Amino acid sequence: MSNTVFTPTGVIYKSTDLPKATTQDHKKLGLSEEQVIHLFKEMYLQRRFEERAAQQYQKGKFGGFLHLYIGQEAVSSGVNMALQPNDDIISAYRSHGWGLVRGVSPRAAMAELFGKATGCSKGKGGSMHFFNAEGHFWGGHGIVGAHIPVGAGMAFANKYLNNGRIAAAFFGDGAVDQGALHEAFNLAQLWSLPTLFVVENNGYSMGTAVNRHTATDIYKRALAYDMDHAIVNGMDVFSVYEKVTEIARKIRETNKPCFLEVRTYRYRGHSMSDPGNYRTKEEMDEFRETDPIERLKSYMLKKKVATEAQIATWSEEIEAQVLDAVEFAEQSPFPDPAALYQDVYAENDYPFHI
Ligand SMILES: Cc1ncc(C[n+]2csc(CCOP(=O)(O)OP(=O)(O)O)c2C)c(N)n1
Ligand SMILES: [Mg+2]
Repeated sequence: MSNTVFTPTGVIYKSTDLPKATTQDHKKLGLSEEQVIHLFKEMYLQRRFEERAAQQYQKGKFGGFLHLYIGQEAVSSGVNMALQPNDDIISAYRSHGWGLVRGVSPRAAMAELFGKATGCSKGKGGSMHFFNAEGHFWGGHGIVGAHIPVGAGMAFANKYLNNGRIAAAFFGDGAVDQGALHEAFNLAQLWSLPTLFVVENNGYSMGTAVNRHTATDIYKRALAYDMDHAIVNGMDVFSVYEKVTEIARKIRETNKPCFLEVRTYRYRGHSMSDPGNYRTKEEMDEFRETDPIERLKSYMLKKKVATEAQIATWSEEIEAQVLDAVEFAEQSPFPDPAALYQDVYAENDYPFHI
């Protein structure tokens, strides 16, 4: 039997599949120069953090899974700037970028990868389970689709408490056929839960191209539930910011959920053990031209928001911060064995508490 269908013979996911970028003017979006610079620094931190993390992984400094977000940084940064700091965010396992934009320090993030007690989840979560309750970031979840109803549940709580917050659940294109997503969509629409559901469509679910498992555009899944929906270019931080600002306002006004498809691209493998045989070099090269960080950098230079020299200085500062995080992670202690039994149950007087 021929296996042609599973062999990439050309570009499967094309940069022309990305929706057109929208307003390319930070002033029209109401963003200050400081905010643009903040976006750049934040995206660059995510990138350098993960490049160093990959290097440490390859050196054998830590094990387990490591899923890199490289290429998708405009999503976390654009969304985070558009939402209120106390809006709730929950994500799948590609969670480093989300943790970093929601207040996990590079030190606590790197230490978590190293499994150290100083990590953001006390070294017991690792790469897939970044978490920061103070920053309203509720993880970091490994089971595809399983956290989507938890996001809807947080929206339920916010509505019940009438606190004006919305909950945003992020997941991959591989999650859109999971029953949990459809249960959550149905109840969120039925009960008018202020939820922002976001699929970060990076073209692949492990090695399976979206075009091989989904007959229609993903955002159209919302039609089955009469849910508001939209699509946006996830390689352009301004487009993400603009769209999410507009949607968040509407969700807050109406309490109705919305399903947003963000088209993006991951430059690295699914995880560190992925040889990436399912896509061509030609395709990768095509998407390199859409790099969200390079794009923002060019914009900043063109609009004179920053000079080459300033960008170089910030980049060096961020590099130093990441190297400091590696050093911190290496020097930190592993959790005490007794910590295994801590943080298992929320209630101190739970019957099984040890
Ligand atoms: C219920 C379940 N089935 C299978 C897996 C194995 N698995 C881990 S990641 C993944 C692919 C998910 O891809 P996608 O949702 O597109 O997210 P991405 O990795 O692209 O961010 C699969 C099938 C899992 N973790 N959970
Ligand atoms: Mg995917």
